[in-house]
Amino acid sequence: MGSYWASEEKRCLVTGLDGAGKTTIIYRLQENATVTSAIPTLSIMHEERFLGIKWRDIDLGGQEKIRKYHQLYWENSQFVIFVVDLSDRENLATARCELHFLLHDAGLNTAKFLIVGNKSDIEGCMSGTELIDKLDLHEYAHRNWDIITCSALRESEWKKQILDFVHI
Ligand SMILES: Nc1nc2c(ncn2[C@@H]2O[C@H](COP(=O)(O)OP(=O)(O)OP(=O)(O)O)[C@@H](O)[C@H]2O)c(=O)[nH]1
Ligand SMILES: [Mg+2]
Repeated sequence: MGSYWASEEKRCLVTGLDGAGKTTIIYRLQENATVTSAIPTLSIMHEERFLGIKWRDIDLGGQEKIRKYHQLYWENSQFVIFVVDLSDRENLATARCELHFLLHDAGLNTAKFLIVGNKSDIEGCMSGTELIDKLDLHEYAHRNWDIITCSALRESEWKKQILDFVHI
């Protein structure tokens, strides 16, 4: 089966568990606007095109069957932004499992990964170091990954960091 993506476009998969902040990040990158609250994304996949990139937003929820369908949407993405809620320790093991699945996916074996630890404004949340540790990112020293922490609700350097990541 051929790739869902048009071949010449840059493709960035924005993924993570539900509620991590994927839509907020995409909206705020796109509009440079203050989004007060993103409503939960109801479709499997949501897509925006801006800055010469297709940004594809897919929820991952730990269900293997559904993952198989999702693979079609993400294969051959050059960039993967994996958003994690830094305040959600309860679901971190699921996030880790999904991230590892993506890192092992053949269709993404040349993709650059950016792990975005979001919601850093929430008191008691994890630090970037703790996130690296809990996601076992050290196991992937051979892969092209980087990590930032941010609060997508606040203005700071995170937008520039993401745009630098996709070379805009
Ligand atoms: N405190 C805090 N809340 C945030 C932050 N980023 C997003 N949120 C809130 O978290 C909730 C979920 O954000 P979304 O952007 O809808 O997350 P999502 O990953 O797209 O969620 P689904 O579409 O449901 O999978 C919303 O109420 C956001 O306003 C952040 O940095 N800090
Ligand atoms: Mg969403």
